This record gives sequence, structure tokens and C-alpha cells, in this order.
Amino acid sequence: MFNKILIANRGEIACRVIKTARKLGIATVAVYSDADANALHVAMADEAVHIGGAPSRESYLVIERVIEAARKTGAEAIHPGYGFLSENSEFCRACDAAGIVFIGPPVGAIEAMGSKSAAKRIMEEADVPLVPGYHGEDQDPALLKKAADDMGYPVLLKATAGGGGKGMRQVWSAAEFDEGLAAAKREAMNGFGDDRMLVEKYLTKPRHVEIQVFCDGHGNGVFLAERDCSVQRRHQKVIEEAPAPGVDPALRTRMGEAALQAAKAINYVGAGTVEFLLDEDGSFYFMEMNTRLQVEHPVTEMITGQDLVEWQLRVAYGETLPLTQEQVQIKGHAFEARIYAEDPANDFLPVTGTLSFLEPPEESRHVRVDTGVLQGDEVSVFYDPMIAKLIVWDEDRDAALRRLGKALSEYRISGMTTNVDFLYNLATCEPFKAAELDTGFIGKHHDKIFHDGEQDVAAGATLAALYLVLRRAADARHGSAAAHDPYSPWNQSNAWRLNEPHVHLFELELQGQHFPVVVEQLGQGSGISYNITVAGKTVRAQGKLAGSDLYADIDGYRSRATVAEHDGVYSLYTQESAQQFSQVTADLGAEDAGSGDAALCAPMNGTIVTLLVEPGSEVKKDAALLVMEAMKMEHTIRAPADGTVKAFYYAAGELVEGGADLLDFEPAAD
Ligand code: MV4
Repeated sequence: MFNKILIANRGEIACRVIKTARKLGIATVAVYSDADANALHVAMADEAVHIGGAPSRESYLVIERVIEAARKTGAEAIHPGYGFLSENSEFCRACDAAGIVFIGPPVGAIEAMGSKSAAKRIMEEADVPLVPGYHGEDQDPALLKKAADDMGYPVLLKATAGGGGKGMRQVWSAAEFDEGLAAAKREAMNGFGDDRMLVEKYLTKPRHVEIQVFCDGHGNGVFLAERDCSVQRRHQKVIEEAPAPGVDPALRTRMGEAALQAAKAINYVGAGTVEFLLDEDGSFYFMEMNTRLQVEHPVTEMITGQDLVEWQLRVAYGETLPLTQEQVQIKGHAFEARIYAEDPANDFLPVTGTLSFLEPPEESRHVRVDTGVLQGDEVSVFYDPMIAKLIVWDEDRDAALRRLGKALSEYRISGMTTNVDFLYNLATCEPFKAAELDTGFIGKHHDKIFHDGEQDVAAGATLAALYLVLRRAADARHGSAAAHDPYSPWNQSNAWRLNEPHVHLFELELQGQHFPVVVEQLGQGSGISYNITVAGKTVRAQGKLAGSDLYADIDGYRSRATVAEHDGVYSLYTQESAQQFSQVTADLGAEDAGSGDAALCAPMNGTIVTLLVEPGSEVKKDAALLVMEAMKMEHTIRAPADGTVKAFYYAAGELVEGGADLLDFEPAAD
């Protein structure tokens, strides 16, 4: 077996390959761009080589740099992952020329599948079923029209140079053919510089069902069942599953054997995927063959119990396939959901930013998370905005789908918009549960998937209020624990008031709604509980914080929530929903230009509620220094700059007049 391999990729697939290599005792070399210097895949690898600038064309796509990195580190083989150079025949040749094993198919197979029309001709000769149609060289419009008339309408015009859904045009009747052909040719010439067309029978409700095939260098080949990837948006897969609903063992065998025929037709070696269109009547037709390990390979791994990257390494090293066809067994059902930094409400535009809070669901034999990022990482503009792949498995589809919904509801990300809610709505909508799958699924069920779940904002506000008072108590305890006099009244946060009940008053903004909140503190020490009044309803609440987790008891109902804070905005994740909230503070007006003094004055008559730091503390800009109550609301006074709190002029509970200086603050020297 190889001693050392280089992974010519990044993100989750690089981490995934490194995990298997480590399992097999193989040393790993990562390559990285300027943008990935602190990336997870670099940290996981035994060695790492910088190969260029952030743009892929300056790094991950630069063949000679990748080859040089392998040479310099003594890597015997290169795993290309998917995307980037994984189906680049020139890269494959460069590996061969450098005496480095390309962990993938022979270059001839890559080239054979590189042209969609050439691929179809190869498959036709191999008796692999094709969609009824014409894909010849003769492009005489009359001949194309006769082919369309003979196969019957609707037909699909496809640009030979197209692919991935680009350059397709439906023609629904003979009367529309000439105009449709002319338009399709114009678009193809503009888009690809090539206006050759193929004409196919248009399948109006097809499913995208693909077969995983694996061939070794000794003439053996097996198929490892199928995956249904019909749920796509603009030809990007969203949720994949294995096995495909409704595919019985007989159909599975027919499709698998057709896929193996396709692989054998091009002397395939390695992991490959043969994509078919599956029509409603159970007939299936070759679409294309991918000569790489696919993004969605984990669902196949979950139902077969096989590690396909291990198979790739063994086959590339010259071993025979680990299993015969008879030994390939499938058990249960698996789904994969692709977690992306994108905004479904804004036409799925990718978003960038920092993953300020990232808490995936707990992994188990039922839940797997393949990711290449950690909390605090940037999602940059340079690469695919994938955050992770969430893969689940269970004994049958319904059970696996329940796991998918639960795992999505437990995926906590803040600091940027993601597609998690969209995926949750998709995974839990009735048509998906009923496996009413076809390639038009998302368009057909748009309203079910894009609805805003009814959120109980009042319940969210109650939890948010509980969190804030517990947080404040914890901060004050922290402050007094660090103080010379831990019992100083200056550091209490029990909302003590002279001759009044201990009440916290503040206002929340949650999901765009404002909620005045009254929190009456009852008891002391560990027996503290609260009467929380929100939206006219009062509950008895208690709870505790453990890191980002809030363990709450509201009128005897216990639940766990997770709260992440990012720039004063909190994300509250419960089993049911994710809600954003923040504490409304009075507009203290802009500071006088150049001076921070205005920020350290009482905004109006009020009462000091609690002091949050010890006199003499050094603080950062915007650090919370004290809380005062005015106009029935609480206001947090924050440091106007980095500096030192020299002294407070008032203690908790004392009344202050509007405009009075509250503390002596010394900004840090510039
Ligand atoms: C088709 C088709 C219906 N009838 N061919 C889309 C991209 C490329 N993979 C082939 N595609 C299709 N070819 C015929 N004769 C419908 C599609 C299609 C599709 C196929 C698979 C997955 C998603 C799709 C989304 C739209 C259209």
C-alpha cells in the first residue's frame, strides 16, 4: 500500500480522504492556497505545501504546482477529490509522466466521457439504453425535424457542446420546431461556440438515478446500488438518497448491469458513476458518466458499509476489488443534505462571512458530518460555499428521513445565512416524505418549501429573557470572583432595589418584533427563579447556562436551547426553530465627535442596576461596564474605547440624574 499520498483538493473532500488515508496508515500531503493557510484540511494532513494564490486558477488548478508538491514531498499518488483537476485529462497525463499514480480512471476513460455526444455514441455501441433520439453528425435541419416528427413530441433539443442542463430547449409541437431549432442553435453558438444539436424524446417527469460502479485493474467490476439525486436546483444537487425509492431488486440489477456495460466500454478503472434518467414506466436511459468519486458517495457508503475512498486507494495500488458482486449487500436507507452558505430567500446567492457559531449535530452510527470548516472559519468567495454534508442512515426511508429532519434542526450555525432551514422544510414536506420525486420537485413544491415556519415568538422571547438574566448574573459573578472584595455590593446582579422587589426591566427585539420584558428575581444563590412577563403572560422560570447551552424550566416544562451571540445579536436555537434576538437599548445619540464622554453619562434619570467590572479593570471597546434602568428600560453603558475603568461614581441601587457622569474612564494610549 502507498506510504504517502497527496490530496489535490480542499474542504470537506480533502478532510474526508485524509481520514481514510490515516485509517490505512498512509501519510498525507495537503496543498493549500493563500486563503486556506489555516484550513482544516491543512491541519489534518501530515504535511502541507503552499501552491499559490486564493483564486483556484492560481493554486488548485495549477497542474505543475500540484505535481511539484507531490515530487517535493515524495508522495507516490495523488487523490484529486472531485471538481478541480479530478476529470482533467491533462492532469492525469502529467501524473503518469511524473511517475505518480493518479487515483482515478485511466486518461482514455476521462477523455471518452469528456464529450457528451461522443459518450452517447460509445454507449449506443455498447447497447446501453439511450433516450430515443438523434445524435448524428449530419445537422441538416430537415433531417433533425424528421427525427423529431418520427419520435413524437415533446422533444428536447440539446447542444452537443452543452452539459449540466445548459443548452437545452423543449419543443412541444411540429409547428414550433423550426423556430425552436433556430433559437437553440443561436444560444449554443453564443454559449459554446458550437451550434451542433442532438434531438431527444423529452421525458416530462424523469428522475435522476445514478449507479455507483467500481472497476479494478484486473477486469473485475461491480455496481454498488443506486442513488436518487432528482432533488436539484438549477442542476445542483440538494438532497440525495440511497437506495432510490421504488427501484426494486430487478430494476436495480438491470440498471447496474447497464452501468457496468458502460464502464467496460471505456475500460474503466476506479470509482465511477453512470447517470440515468428513470422514466415513470421504469424505463431508464443513459445520461452521462462521471469519471470521479461523487460528492454524494457517502449515502452509498452508509447503505453498503463500504469505504469507497479505501476502495480507490486499494484499486490504485493494484489490488483487486474488496468484494464480488454477490458480496455487495445493501441495508437500510441514507440521505445526504448539502449545507451551504447561501441565501434561499435571495435566489440562493452564495454568502460569505465568518462562521461565528458552528455546532453540527452529534455524530453517531446514524449521523455523519463531512466538513472542511470549523467555528471561526471564513467562508470565502473563492470556492464553493459548502459548509458540510450532513449524512444520515437508518433501517428504512421513513426512519432515515426522521433522522434527517432532527439532525437538520440540530445544526446550529450563526454569523451567516445558510440553507439549513430550506433543507429542513424540504426534508419535512409531505411530497418528499411520500417520495414523489422527479427533477422538477423543488419548482413544483416551492410554496411548501419556502414557507416561513410558524414560530412561537413569545416563547422565544421568554427563553431569550431567561438567557439574558442568567448571562448577566454569570458575568457579574465572574466580575466579583475576580474582584478583591467578592462580596462588594458593587458587583451584585440581583436587581436589588431600595425597598422594592428585585426586578429587571428591558426590551427585546426578536424576529423583528419588540417585547418589553419584566423579570422579577425570586430567592438568592442557587435557588434563584424568576417571574418573567412577556407579551402579557407571566411564567415562572429557572435555568442554567453551560457554555452556549441554556437549560430552561418554564412553568415546569424543561427544554434545552443553544444561544450564540455575534456582535450583540443572539441566535436562539430550539428543537423547533432558530430565532434571532437582541436587547433594545435606548438611542443614546451619537457621541460628540472625538469624545467618548457622552457615552459615560446617565442618558436620563434612572437607577444603577449593576456594575459589571471592578474599578481598575482594563476593558476593550464596547465592553459592558454597567447597567442602569431609565424610562422603564435597562441600558447597558459600554466602553467607548479600549481603556481602564478608574472608578465608578455610583453603586448598584443608587439613583442618578440624567447627564451625570457615571464613571471615570481612561482611554488607552494610542
Ligand atoms: C433530459 C430531461 C428530459 N428528457 N433529457 C439535465 C442536465 C443533463 N444532465 C440532462 N438533463 C435532462 N435531460 C430528456 N430527453 C431532463 C433533464 C433534466 C434533469 C436531469 C437530471 C437531473 C436534473 C434535471 C433537471 C432538469 C432537466
